[in-house]
Amino acid sequence: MQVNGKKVLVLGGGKSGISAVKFLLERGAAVDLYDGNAERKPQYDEIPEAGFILGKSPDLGSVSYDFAVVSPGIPLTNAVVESLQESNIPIMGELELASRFLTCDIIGITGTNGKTTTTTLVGEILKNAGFRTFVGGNIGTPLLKAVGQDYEYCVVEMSSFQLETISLLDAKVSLYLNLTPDHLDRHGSMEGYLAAKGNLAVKQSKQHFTVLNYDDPYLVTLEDQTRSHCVFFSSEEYLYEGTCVHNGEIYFSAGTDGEREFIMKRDEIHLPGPHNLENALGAITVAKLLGVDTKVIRNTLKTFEGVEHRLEDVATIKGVRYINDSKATNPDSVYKALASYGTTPIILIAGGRNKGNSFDTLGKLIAEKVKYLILIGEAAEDIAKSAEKADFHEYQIVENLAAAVALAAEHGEKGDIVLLSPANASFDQFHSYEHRGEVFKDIVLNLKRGKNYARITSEEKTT
Ligand code: UMA
Repeated sequence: MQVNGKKVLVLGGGKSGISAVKFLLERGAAVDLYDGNAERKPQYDEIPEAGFILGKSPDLGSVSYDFAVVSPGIPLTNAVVESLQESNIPIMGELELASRFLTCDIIGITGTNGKTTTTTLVGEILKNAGFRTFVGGNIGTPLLKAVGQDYEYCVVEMSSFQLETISLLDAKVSLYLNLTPDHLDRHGSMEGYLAAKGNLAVKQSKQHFTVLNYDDPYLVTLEDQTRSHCVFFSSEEYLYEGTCVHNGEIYFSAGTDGEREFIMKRDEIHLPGPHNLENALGAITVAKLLGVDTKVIRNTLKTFEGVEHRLEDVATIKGVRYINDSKATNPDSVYKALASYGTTPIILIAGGRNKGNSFDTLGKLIAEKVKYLILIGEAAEDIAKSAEKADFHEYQIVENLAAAVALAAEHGEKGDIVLLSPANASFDQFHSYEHRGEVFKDIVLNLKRGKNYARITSEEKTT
């Protein structure tokens, strides 16, 4: 792909957009950065050669762009994107742009939940097997950062937002973990959501692999939509080809001679919960398809501790365990969190900004599994209503996370778990789920040190 001498419009001045601007400028393109927000961010100082169109629409009548790079957070229904499309200016996302320059194999990992954990896990397995491996994408490091480096594999977490704008990206292996309602405010329906995610498999060529969760009714439909070789994993069924669990033992079969290879005992996987078993089965399948030695896979799974903000143990205070699951930004990830701790009593802290989800199923699960519920943020009332519908009344709505932790500490008894698993996005009170998780950890660790931070709000914490 030729970039030198081209005129490019980059949409969105966040991580993805800034990295695209830098990349294009370094390769001799003339770049304008558009952002709907008129405010000039400090990061814009890193790209002084760019033109800036902030808080107003680009004038497509007078500037002729060769192509545009759109950030994942900007929907394709955005007025500027629609104008570009009407003007027949090619649009791509940052993943697509990077893929045009990468010389290593791309492993694309997607699904509603577990992407970050599994992307990190597959990255660890490949690194432990001695491969030069980049780990990035939606996880936080733009894929463009891998271009020009000497990697053998790029393991990339891919969101539905990013997958809407790929066209030639052809992953050597794609992995689909699960599909449950999320981002429906953007995709409109589960069908729209599946279509965006499905794009990764649809674009794969014949010699490549699509790894699908056999137990997910949405994902199995992708088999008919891709030319690639589909391999399944299942935590419920005994499979002829792929990875499955039998009598507590995990087996992989390449399908050619039907012989199953023993991988490891299910209980040896360090990460807790049935959802992490699925993540592990997906990762095993990818690693086996890439020819990784089983011993390396097993040893990595025995020790891999997971990722920050995902069922992360923060501290135990007076016998109460505090767990940070800030990355749980939809109801499904909370179901998974609640299923991870057996019968231990749970004090759940939830709430934030709803992304178009219903909380009725969550309400029922709360009634079954939760000892006390503490709610924060914009979605607090809606979650409370759903809990009430399930005849659960043990809850309180509080102003912020600090007050939530203080109240949780009052209710917590030896042996309980205090779980921050919000079921919502963080943007009503925080910059990101990472920020929310950091604030939670800070409050908990201060509580452990005996400091009372209950009156410090999350907003105050950031200044
Ligand atoms: N903006 C507009 N108009 C809009 C929307 C946004 O101008 O209609 C501007 C904002 O003013 C802002 C910029 O776009 O300046 C933000 O762009 P962005 O939302 O694409 O965010 P980035 O910082 O570029 O981060 C993106 C991903 N964000 C989203 O998909 C929302 C990051 O995923 C990703 O880590 C990063 O690229 C690097 O690849 C985050 C995320 O929340 C973690 N992902 C969602 C999720 O996991 O659920 C999909």
